[in-house]
Formats: sequence, C-alpha cells, structure tokens
Amino acid sequence: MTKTIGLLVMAYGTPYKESDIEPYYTDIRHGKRPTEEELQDLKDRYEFIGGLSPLAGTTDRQAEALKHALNESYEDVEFQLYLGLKHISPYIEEAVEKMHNDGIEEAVTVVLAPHYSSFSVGSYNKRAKEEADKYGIKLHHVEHYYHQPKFIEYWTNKINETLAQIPQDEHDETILVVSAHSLPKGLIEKNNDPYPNELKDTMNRLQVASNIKHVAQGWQSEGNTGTPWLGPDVQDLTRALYNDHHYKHFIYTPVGFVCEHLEVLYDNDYECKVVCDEIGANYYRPKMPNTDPLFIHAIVDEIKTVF
Ligand code: FEC
Repeated sequence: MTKTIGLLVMAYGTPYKESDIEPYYTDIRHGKRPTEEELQDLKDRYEFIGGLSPLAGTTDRQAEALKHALNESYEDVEFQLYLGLKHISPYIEEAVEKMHNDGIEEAVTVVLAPHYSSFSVGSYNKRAKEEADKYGIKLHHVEHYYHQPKFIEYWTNKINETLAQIPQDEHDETILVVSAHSLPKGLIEKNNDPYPNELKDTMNRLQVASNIKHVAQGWQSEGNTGTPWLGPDVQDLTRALYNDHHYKHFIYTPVGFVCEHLEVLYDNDYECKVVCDEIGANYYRPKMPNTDPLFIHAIVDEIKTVF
C-alpha cells in the first residue's frame, strides 16, 4: 500500500513584486524596518539584476524536480510537496499548517542550502518542528548534503569544464574561490557551529576530485550589523590572492547557494567581477546547480539516510 508522506521544501524566499521588497527586508532584519537609504540600496541591487530575483521561479522548479525524483526512487511512498519560505509567504508555518489540513502525519524536511549552520538550516528546521509539534506531525530533517558524492560531482564537472576554457599552461595561474554566505563570527564561534568546517571540507573535496591545483575559501554577502562576520570576504580575498600570487584566472563557486539569485548575480557576477577587472584578471562563475539531476539526486541520496 502506498503511504503519503509530506515533503517540506524550505528556502529563503524573495520579493514577488517591488512593493514586497520593504516587508521582505524588514522580515530579514527580524522586524526592524530598513532606513530609506538601506531600502533604496537593496532596490538598486534588484534593479541591477533585472528588477527582481529569479529565485522564486527556480525554488519552485527545484522543489518540483525533487518531488518527482523522490517519487521515482521510493516504490511504496507518495511524496506530497509543500513549500515553506523563511522570509515571505508561503512561510514555513503556513506550509506545515497546510500539511496538517491535508491530513499529513509524517514528513521529510529539506532546506535548499547545502551546509548546516544552526543559524541557517537549523533555524528553518526549528521553525518547522515548532509548528509540526502543534499538530503531532512527525518530521525527518535533512541537515546538509554538501558531502553527497553527486553534489561534489556536480561542482567538480563545472570546475573542470571551466578549466577547459583556460589554456593548459595557465592552469597554474588559476585559483578556485569556494564561498558561502557569511554569518556573524561571534555567534558561530560561541556555538562551535559546524558551518565553517563544512565549507572547508567542501573545498578540500573539490580540490581532490577536480583538476584544480590552487583553492581558497571565502565568505560573501555579509550583512551590515556593525559586528565582525566570517571572513575573508570574497572581494578582499581576490585582491589578496592577486597581490600574493598574481593569479590570472579566478573561478568563483558559491557552493553555499544552489541557484542564481541576488547574492550570486550581484555579489559574485558584479562585485567580484569589478575586482577582477581592476586587477586585470579573468572572472569565471560556472552555472549554479538549479535543477541539474546530479544536484537533485544528491538531495534524494541524503533523504534516503534520514527516511
Ligand atoms: O535573490 C533573492 O532575492 C534573495 C537572495 C538571498 C539568499 C540569501 C541566503 C542567505 N542569507 C543568509 C543570511 C543572512 C543574514 C543577513 C542576510 C541579509 C540578506 C538581505 C538580502 C538577502 N539576505 Fe540572506 N539571502 C538573500 C538575500 N542574510 C536581500 C538584506 C540586505 C543585505 O544585507 O544584503 C543579515 C540580516 C540582518 O541584517 O540582521 C544573517 C544565509 C543564507 C544562505 C542559506 C539560506 O539560503 O538560507 C545564511 C538566497
């Protein structure tokens, strides 16, 4: 007999229209409204990448692809998809309530972010669990999947494809910058959070699996809180690497994200490219995973370890 199981896919969320930007930004800042200047700065960044972010559409497609892949992988289970977002409707709590209304009693949760931090994946899972507990829904959480062989294979292929565009005799003058979203340093250190080590482990695995010789770990997209964040920032790192080694080619893999969105299209494709242009180096940023089958199946493989 087929059993129906909820598949709660959680993601960051993005404004659907311009008037959503202010409440979305306020939600990101835990209810504190941005100043006019901060709001305008964010609106300008969205404008720069084409008005709004492609994130909403991509999140939907990734969630659908995951549901299909899971339903093909499990013979006696029918996964029913629910999308729960962190900073805009449908919020995580709304998705869990919907599961309850549909009679779901057990669900798998997965966040569209490959590395675990108690401030990212942990906070999504906590919100889902608090709501699920109200209804007695049993949850099976995926905590990370960056280490899954298919995830590493996806990025290894992209790195090797990018290297193939660079003359062989310049591979020694090429550096891979592996990055994720920065987080406040004090909180990470105080909690002995695994996040920085997971990014380092990703970088090491990619160095072993791909043909790249030189690698560096960086952080990006840090917020403006007046407190120190995990560093080095990818832009400062680019300058430092150039000053120390005179690399000609910089390959950016923002492996902490899973698709093209504001933080990649602006923080990498604009801000890092500006630095590369300044120092006269070549900028490369391979395509993000989106709905690539290797990426989707990496998540399926991780789900199989928790359910
Ligand atoms: O394309 C889009 O429209 C949205 C892209 C987007 C993603 C994303 C992922 C992460 N964030 C994480 C942490 C923080 C912390 C703060 C913070 C601030 C912002 C702002 C925007 C934004 N984030 Fe984000 N993040 C995205 C977008 N993020 C916009 C506000 C303006 C700015 O600072 O740029 C700081 C909050 C504060 O000020 O107190 C912390 C983490 C991730 C990766 C994991 C995940 O996806 O959940 C961690 C995508």
